[in-house]
Amino acid sequence: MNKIGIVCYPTYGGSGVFATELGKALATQGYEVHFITYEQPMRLDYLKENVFFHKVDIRTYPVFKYPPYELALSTKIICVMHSIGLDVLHVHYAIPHATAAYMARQVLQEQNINMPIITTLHGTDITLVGKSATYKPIVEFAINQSNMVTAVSNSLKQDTYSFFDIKKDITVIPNFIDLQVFKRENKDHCKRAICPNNEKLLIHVSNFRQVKRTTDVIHIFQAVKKKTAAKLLMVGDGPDRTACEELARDLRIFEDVRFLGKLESVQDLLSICDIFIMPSAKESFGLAALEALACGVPIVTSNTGGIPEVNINGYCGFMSEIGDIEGMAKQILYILEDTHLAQFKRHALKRAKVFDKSVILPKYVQLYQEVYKSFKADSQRP
Ligand code: GMT
Repeated sequence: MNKIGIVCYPTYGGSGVFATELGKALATQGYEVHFITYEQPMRLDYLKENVFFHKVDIRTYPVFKYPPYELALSTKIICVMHSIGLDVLHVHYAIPHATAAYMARQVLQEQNINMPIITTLHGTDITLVGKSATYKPIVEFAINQSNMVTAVSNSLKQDTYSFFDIKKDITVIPNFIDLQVFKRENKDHCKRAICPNNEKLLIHVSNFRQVKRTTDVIHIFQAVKKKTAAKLLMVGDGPDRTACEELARDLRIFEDVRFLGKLESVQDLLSICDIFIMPSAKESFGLAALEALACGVPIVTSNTGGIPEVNINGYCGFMSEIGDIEGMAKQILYILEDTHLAQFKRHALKRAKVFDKSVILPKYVQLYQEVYKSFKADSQRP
């Protein structure tokens, strides 16, 4: 078992970021990793040894109002199987990747070519879009047809069983973090540039979708600022960014909030921050919060989905009910007190170590070996 195909979204968003980090980590262990998607994934250095990128060719045609991406993806998977011969295909985010993989596997079966599929469920592919009437029967079918299914938290596993009729076991493998990359570095000169008067520095990182409740971040910051000198970094871009900018202006705190847009790496910024804020309405794990913990930044989050599997109340951060702006502001002020901050920062790093790459990656490798062996055994049965 050496050749692994990874299908993911190449854009910003937890599932694509995680799939890319997984592929890179596997490549450093000597596995040949083939990314199949429509664009070079963010954070992927294509000159890395053992890493290959196969671009899905999306054809437009006057008849198509919506070019059929799934078919182009299935076709690319089939081509990669013909030319490379993958041992397993690992698809990240069920829609439409699990369906496209199923279609490719059916075509390949007709040609006596075997391709086991592992589907990793990441979040909104189950909790939001996946369970909507538009996609539900297909998502359910594709999950049941996968040879193995994983979810990034116990909460997501339970949601999958409650929203769909699932006949398969779901293995929980949490997100991981590379503590060699995500670590707190001394960047005091940057901190001084942003906080010249020694203000506390808060940060939020997301793709500014509604589910992230980004305007809550602005309200929370306003409440914090009433009690202590602070600045806020808003990192990322997406549908709610303009609303956040307008809100910051309306609340007259715009000069203390920096909107930095999409950034390729956030570890340098996290290194100078005091608190990470994640007030999401839904969050199956919270990879961005784990990245903050790894850089020694305590997290103040909502208490939803898989977040309680990452955040420990009163240890490396705090949790509040969704939308509890005053509650989150109070928790931030508590952590920021001189007598508390250093300890929360230490605990943040300790908590991140539980999810270190060296702990979690072997679980995926074991899964690949299991699925490869059992699929081989099945396909050799007369
Ligand atoms: O919501 C996002 O930011 C993107 C989303 C996705 O599915 O691409 O991220 C999900 O996957 C991440 C990696 O497994 C998880 O850490 C995030 O919690 C999850 N996001 C949500 O559940 C909203």
